[in-house]
Amino acid sequence: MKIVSAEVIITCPGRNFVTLKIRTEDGVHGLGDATLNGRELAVASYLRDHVCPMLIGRDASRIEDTWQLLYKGAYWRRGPVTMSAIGAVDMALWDILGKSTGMPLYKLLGGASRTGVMVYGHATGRDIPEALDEFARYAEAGYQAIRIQSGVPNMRSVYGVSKGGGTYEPATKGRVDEQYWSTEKYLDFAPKLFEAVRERFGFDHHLLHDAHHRLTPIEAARLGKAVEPYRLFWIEDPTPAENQAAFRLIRQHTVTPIAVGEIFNSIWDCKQLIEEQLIDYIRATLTHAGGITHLKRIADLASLYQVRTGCHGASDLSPVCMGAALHFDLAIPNFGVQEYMGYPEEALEVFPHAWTKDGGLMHPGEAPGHGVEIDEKLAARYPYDPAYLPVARLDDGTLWNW
Ligand code: KDG
Ligand code: MG
Repeated sequence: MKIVSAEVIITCPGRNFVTLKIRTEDGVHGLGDATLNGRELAVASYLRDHVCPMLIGRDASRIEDTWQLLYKGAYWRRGPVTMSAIGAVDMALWDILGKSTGMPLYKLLGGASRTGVMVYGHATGRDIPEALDEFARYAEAGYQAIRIQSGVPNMRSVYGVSKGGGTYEPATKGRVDEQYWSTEKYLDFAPKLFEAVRERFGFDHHLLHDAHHRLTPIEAARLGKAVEPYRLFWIEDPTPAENQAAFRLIRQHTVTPIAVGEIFNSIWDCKQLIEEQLIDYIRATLTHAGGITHLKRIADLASLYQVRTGCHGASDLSPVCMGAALHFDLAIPNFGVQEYMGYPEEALEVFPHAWTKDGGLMHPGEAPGHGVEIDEKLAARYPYDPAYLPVARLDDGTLWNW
């Protein structure tokens, strides 16, 4: 199972994706997702210039040893670029192991712990009526878990809602979009949104919401307390999580469950939050948090503290990551929910996949490995197109957390 080549494929079928393809001497190949939204080429270079040459000649089945080599061997540990690169290698090696043994990845991880993977979709609207209609669309499509985001009156833009309505894409082509934020307006408005959902749809659905790092700990505590009557499944990223101890304050004030971690890349980012039971769901994901090998360690630590997973699944994680995540979700004991934002049609064509979806329940399929491939000819028709994530400013121009 010697590795004979490792190449990076960059394509933009609707949005940019970076894919690592590793081949062995037996003609088996594996794919890993290395997409870091807005910083794609940094990971591509890290892989091409530094990691790929190290892989040639190595035994593809030595997955743990390769992980340790790339982590400890770089000397410079952690960070999103390093960990996305390691994540891509790890995913590709697990894919190779699955293909060479004829087993779907979830079986290699211990087999199915459930019959399907509950995913949540994004209901967004420019105002409450539009957001509720979107919610209705997801409910009718069979989703049990639905995230809701809405425009806030008198606020020019808000996270998660596209300006012209329709599908939301976080990155903007060619420039950094400046958005505006007012915590006061948002905090007064948010409880009304959830009240409207419960009034119209009752309590049958899991209701999720993303505060996208915008609040201070005490503001997050106020929000959590104010929305308790609407029994949210979670509030996501209420405050930036570099300071993990900050979540103690939120916890002291509210029983609204909290999800954190989509920008985490290591178990060390999660450790205090998990060990002190300051969160309920950990959102670290395969691509950005070091692949299957490392996310499994994070999930195992979380399981000791009854923290469940809720992997990030925005459209800026490629279908390769989504396919692998579905195997992971199906297998681990402490799965909570999986985000599925969906993909542009072109992206689904470039990445043929074995997964299936029935309403809000997904299954990774039985293809060996993670079951996602890349059509390289088609991928070549969509060249890289630089795009940037936005920033948020307060009304006086102060740069805020986006
Ligand atoms: O690249 C940033 C997006 O992945 C992020 O804004 C999406 O917060 C997000 C989510 O919950 O999906
Ligand atoms: Mg989020």
